[in-house]
Amino acid sequence: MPQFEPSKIRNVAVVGHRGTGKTSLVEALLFQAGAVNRLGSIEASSTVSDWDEDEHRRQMSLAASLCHLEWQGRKINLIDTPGDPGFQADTLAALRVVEGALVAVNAVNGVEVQTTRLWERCEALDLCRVVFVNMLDRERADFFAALEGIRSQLSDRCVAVQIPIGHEHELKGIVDLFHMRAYMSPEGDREGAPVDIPAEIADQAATYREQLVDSVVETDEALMERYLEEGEVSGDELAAALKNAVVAGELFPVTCGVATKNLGTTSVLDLLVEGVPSPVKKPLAAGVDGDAAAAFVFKTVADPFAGRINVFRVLAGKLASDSTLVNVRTHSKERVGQLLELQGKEHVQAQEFGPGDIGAVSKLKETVTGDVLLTQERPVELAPLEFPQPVMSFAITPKAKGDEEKMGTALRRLAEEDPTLTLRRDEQTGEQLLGGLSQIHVEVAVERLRRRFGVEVDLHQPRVPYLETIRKESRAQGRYKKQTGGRGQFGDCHIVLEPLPGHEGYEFVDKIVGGVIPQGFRPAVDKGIQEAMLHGDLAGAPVKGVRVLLVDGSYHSVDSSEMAFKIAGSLAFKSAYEKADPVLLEPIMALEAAVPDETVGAVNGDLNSRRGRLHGMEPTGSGMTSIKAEVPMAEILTYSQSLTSLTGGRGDYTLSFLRYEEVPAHIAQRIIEEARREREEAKAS
Ligand SMILES: Nc1nc2c(ncn2[C@@H]2O[C@H](COP(=O)(O)OP(=O)(O)OP(=O)(O)O)[C@@H](O)[C@H]2O)c(=O)[nH]1
Ligand SMILES: [Mg+2]
Repeated sequence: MPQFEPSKIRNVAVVGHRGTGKTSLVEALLFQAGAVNRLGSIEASSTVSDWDEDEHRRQMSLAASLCHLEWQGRKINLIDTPGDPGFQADTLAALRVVEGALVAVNAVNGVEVQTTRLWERCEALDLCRVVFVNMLDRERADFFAALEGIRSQLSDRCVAVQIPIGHEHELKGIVDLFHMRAYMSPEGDREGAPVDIPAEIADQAATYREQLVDSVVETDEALMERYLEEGEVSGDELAAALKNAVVAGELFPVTCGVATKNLGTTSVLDLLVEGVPSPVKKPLAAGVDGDAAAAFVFKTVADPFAGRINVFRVLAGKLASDSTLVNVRTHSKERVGQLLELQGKEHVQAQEFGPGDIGAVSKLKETVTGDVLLTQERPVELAPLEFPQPVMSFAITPKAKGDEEKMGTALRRLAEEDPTLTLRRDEQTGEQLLGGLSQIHVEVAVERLRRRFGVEVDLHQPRVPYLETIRKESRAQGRYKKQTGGRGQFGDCHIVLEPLPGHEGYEFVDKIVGGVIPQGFRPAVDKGIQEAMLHGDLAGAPVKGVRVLLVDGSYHSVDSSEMAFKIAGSLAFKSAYEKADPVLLEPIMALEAAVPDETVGAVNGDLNSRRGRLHGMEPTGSGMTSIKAEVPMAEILTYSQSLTSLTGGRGDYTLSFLRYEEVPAHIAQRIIEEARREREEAKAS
């Protein structure tokens, strides 16, 4: 594609609830604009934007995909985004680099959970929006009901610019409410000349035309005056005033069609060209104007064959092939070899990308999602990308022994591509934990490990990182004495254990007077105690929240050694620990869930059965309630499946660590017995 002036570029993210036809719509838009010459489909795995084999297998988008087309002399960059919340990292990042969003709504289901969430996100980012009510041909499709939902649940500044004639399998065409003409083409867009509006829909067309006129004249004083005087405005005047209102974010046009039949696409393309501001009107970052070039990397594709590809939005200046840039985060130089223009998975070489444009570059050394690249290093003011925290995690182990390193490397590569996929080692349990945003999210990662990197893994429920502590003071002696022939071993100490507040920390206080234990051996006692504390006697969990006073002891001038005092320390700790009323601690998590109002009772009941404590409940509007609770981690490891079934897939949640608390006695008993059994089994084998 030739270079476009920044004023002729439109950057648009296509967003919406899962399965509303976003990918099919992008396909139809590309086709209608002549960017591709056949209309691919999800069913045939032949769309431009869903090109990954996992996307084909699951028939859903798993990553953002960049496409572009030309319409009315403008270049439209389209970013097709996944609707599933498990893959929202890409969706959130895409929204950060565009001026407009094309919001897809299913004509059967109307506004859905994710529609509302994404709408709020667009609101926060102050993006212009065009709404497309899709799937008019489906059984039970009802454009007018969907429109009412859009106006009541998203914004009453949403206004229809097109309405369908007929619906389901009797869909006959579309009415253009600006010019009050009908296009009778149930398939293929606006084929043939416009005709008079059929009588069957004349009343409805008049009603929605009035709504359109009312909304538009409200935003334009001069037009309002003329309308009041003359009682009429022309279609072109109306369209021109609407354009201004959409660019200003005052109105959101709603249009409709059938993506899979390429119906309604002309109207969408026109609205995007007219209603989405060019990058000139809305600079993304401060501090980068002037002649220096700057680019913001919002997506990284880790391709095992082609290497790493970074997708960027030019913030200022021109980015050229064969140049050198500085990565603001690492301060190191990146050599830009070949720039790429993406059309789904197709790459075409590009010489340069001008301000506001979106492009890609391969083979940078260390640039990742969220980085800014500059021709000259200077401070750039740009809000960082923010991603949600993982809500679930699994312990992950390679099927083949010895594959640990390969698995780690592969997972790090996947995490480069998707920052919401997290890998960490639990220090306490020693397990590698893979965290993600949903069950599908983690499953897809596991599939990719196998297919892209040849690593087979198993997922297990992670272990709960229990701790142990003491509840009262105790005192004990540890005495180690061994006499075998020549030189023996001798160490002897008396210690006092005291609970520390908050079940946290460890302190060692040397209270020895008069050298009953020589100075040089006392640290060995401390060491022996700390080693013993790694595995408490209840469930083998680490012991925390203890102050140790070393109060007395004795030694032998020949047989004493550091080793002997270490053992003595550990013996003293074990015997004092038993008498200090030890107790098991478990992590408590803060849960925040958003669930449909009508499921609140069921969700609370379920939380109750998980030993959850409810802390607050608040309706958030649009039929959802936010629930705050504290729940022991052990009870919420598999919450995702339950919440999905309790809320019909409409609820979601986040968890964060809060504090440790004592495990109730009857539950602790079970955990302790189980840990004992495990230790015995481990010993036996
Ligand atoms: N009948 C009918 N089916 C459609 C229409 N648009 C899309 N579909 C079908 O609906 C399903 C989902 O379409 P997609 O284009 O994958 O929807 P999406 O919004 O991209 O889905 P995600 O990326 O998973 O969020 C596919 O089977 C499409 O063929 C339409 O207008 N009419
Ligand atoms: Mg899709």
